[in-house]
Amino acid sequence: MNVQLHNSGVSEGLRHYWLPFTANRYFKRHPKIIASAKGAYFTMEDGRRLFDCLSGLWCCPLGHGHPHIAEVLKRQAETLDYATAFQISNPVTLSFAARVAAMAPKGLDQVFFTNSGSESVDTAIKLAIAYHRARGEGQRFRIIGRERGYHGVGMGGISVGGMVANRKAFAPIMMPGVDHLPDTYSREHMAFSRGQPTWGAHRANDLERLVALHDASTIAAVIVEPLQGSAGVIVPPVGYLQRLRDICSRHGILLIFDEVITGFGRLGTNFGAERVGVRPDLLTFAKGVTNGTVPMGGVIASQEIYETFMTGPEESVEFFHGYTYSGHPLAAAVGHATLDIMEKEGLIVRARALEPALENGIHALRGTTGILDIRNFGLAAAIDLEPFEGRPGLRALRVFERALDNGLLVRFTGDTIAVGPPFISTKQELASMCETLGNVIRSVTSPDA
Ligand code: PXG
Ligand code: PLP
Repeated sequence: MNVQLHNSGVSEGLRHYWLPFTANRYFKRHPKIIASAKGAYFTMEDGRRLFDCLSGLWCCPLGHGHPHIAEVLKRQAETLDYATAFQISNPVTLSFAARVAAMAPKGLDQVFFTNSGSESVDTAIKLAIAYHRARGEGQRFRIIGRERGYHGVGMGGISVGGMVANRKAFAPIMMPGVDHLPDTYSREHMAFSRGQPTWGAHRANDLERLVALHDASTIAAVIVEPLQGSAGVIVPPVGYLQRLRDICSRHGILLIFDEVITGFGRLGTNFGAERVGVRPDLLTFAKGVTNGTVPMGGVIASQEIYETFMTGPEESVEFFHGYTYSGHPLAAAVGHATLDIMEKEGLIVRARALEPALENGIHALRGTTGILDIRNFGLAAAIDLEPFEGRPGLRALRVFERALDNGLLVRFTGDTIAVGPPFISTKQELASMCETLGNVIRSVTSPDA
């Protein structure tokens, strides 16, 4: 059969495609179509080249079109394209679990595969609740999330998440027993912090308040992102995560780190846990694990949690959970290829080494009219813009569109611009990204500009 990429048919598609997390009517009047990608750049249908400022959606740290990934993907598809993961396994999935466990923080040894961050979060929540039940503490059913937290869009994830827009329509059907910590952001106390703010560790004390309110014996787990990515790169204050860890340990509460963005190098270490020096009991990952090429996610559990499940007759299923595509061979193969490249090219070390270039470049924009705050940690940064009066989000939308005209694909939410460039970026590319972004922000001065 003739190999065809189906690159035509856009206008027909616009009539039938319901875009996720998108203003569909606006998009269909102003379509933006990417045709191809190579390295750190996308090419639009009209030929414009865009620097991929957010590594896809935080998920392509190695850039695009790496020949090793393409080759491994093709070979795996020819060798074993799919096999169920229920009651049978295969070498590529097994060896990939071992490789992920080897990269994980010490003590986190058991890898359960899913296909996305949302599935990973729902899996981690179920593991936490089932773990306590297996220990005879079935009354521990509460999960504590955090305001402005993003944990995907599954029913568990939106319940523990703190993104109001993602939750409000579903309020009556949220998971019961969920409460939220306050987020750690305070512009007054930490505007223009470089790296981790020194103010804010005390916000972890709110967990003591929730423990007092609900009683520790009803709380199963706390789930937080080491770095709040979706909310606009909200950086954990120095000592904050350690304090959460201490309070959880004191009360027998599990600590879940949602590392969907921070896993696999974004903070310059294998996992964010390592960068902040705190070991969670469960850790979720997705995105970068396969460089975004094939969907994959997972949960890494402590050996202790795993052992707790391993009771009852040997032939009985210990955890009634799993997805048709859990541990998909194509994803596992591409995961290996991703880690091969990360190791061979030293890309996590490179991400750490690039951090000062991003920090200096982005903070050089301080003082620009319309900028209220600039934050950074690892290879991630955000800029808060002053909203146009009565039109929240419009200034960032205008910056996003003007940036496209100037060769940058950035991410915006509300009036915040976020960047998380690929680890293969050069210092020059980061400097030029920041400079162009500054020019774009200066040029967007009114709602119609
Ligand atoms: N947890 C965290 C911490 C995430 O960042 C998810 C779970 C859900 O993953 P999936 O694969 O189901 O999308 C995420 C996803 C943004 C942005 O604008 C971030 C995400 C998704 C979409 C946009 O920063 N993170
Ligand atoms: N819905 C139906 C009818 C199914 O049969 C299945 C899986 O067998 C699912 C949903 C769940 O799909 P997945 O395993 O891909 O999450």
